[in-house]
Amino acid sequence: MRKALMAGNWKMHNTTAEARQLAADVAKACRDFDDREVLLAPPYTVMAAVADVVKNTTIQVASQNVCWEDKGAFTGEISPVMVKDVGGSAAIIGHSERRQIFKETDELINQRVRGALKFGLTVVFCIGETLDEREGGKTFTILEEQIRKGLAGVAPEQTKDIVIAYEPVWAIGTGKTASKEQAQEAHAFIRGLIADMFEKNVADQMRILYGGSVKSTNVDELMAQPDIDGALVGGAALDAESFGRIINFQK
Ligand code: G2H
Repeated sequence: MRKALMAGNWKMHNTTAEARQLAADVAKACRDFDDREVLLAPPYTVMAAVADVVKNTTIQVASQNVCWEDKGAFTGEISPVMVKDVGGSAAIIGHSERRQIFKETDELINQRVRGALKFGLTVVFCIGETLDEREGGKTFTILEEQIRKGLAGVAPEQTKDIVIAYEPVWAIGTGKTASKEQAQEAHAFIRGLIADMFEKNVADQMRILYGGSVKSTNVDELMAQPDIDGALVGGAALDAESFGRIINFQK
């Protein structure tokens, strides 16, 4: 039985005051869940503030990226130790905006994944195909390449700390959501590949989130799919009312 994970990726939004207010409002929307978890990924500058606001709740805090070293000459980066120091327990890695805008490669992403795991963070590892790749019939080839390269060198016992987020690039922030059938098909493929790379029980336990224009109006049908174990939400996570409805999806 996989516990659902509902994650809000705030991207580059929210000042300290805004972040504190939004985190407090999200906390109010969380009931005493035993079948789902909630995670917030604020910008680095407000991680400590958000962790402080949610410290007496079950809400977890993640960074939106992370370096593989604990410290050193890596201007512009933050380390897994720093994430933990401010109350974070997870890191998003390989988000399509990092891949597309900041040209992060599968190899760099793999370095980040292995470093984050080594220092004890949960990794939300993002993958997804572009519109050209989907229309060119390459979706599964791309997903396989991203997963095999991104998780290269990860030991089977480390997989319990990995969550995969399938985010088709063409559905991110565009208002277009993959249909529940398209999402389920990709998730089933990913789970099959994880079974092939590791073991069936690793695949059975691994949570695979869907991301890309998740809203309160489509979350229920997405969450009803057998291989969709949660959501990574961008735009709709910036509003406490809409994220509250997403967290409280109906089974
Ligand atoms: C995908 C998602 C969150 P949005 O990037 O990671 O954003 O829900 O705005 O498409």
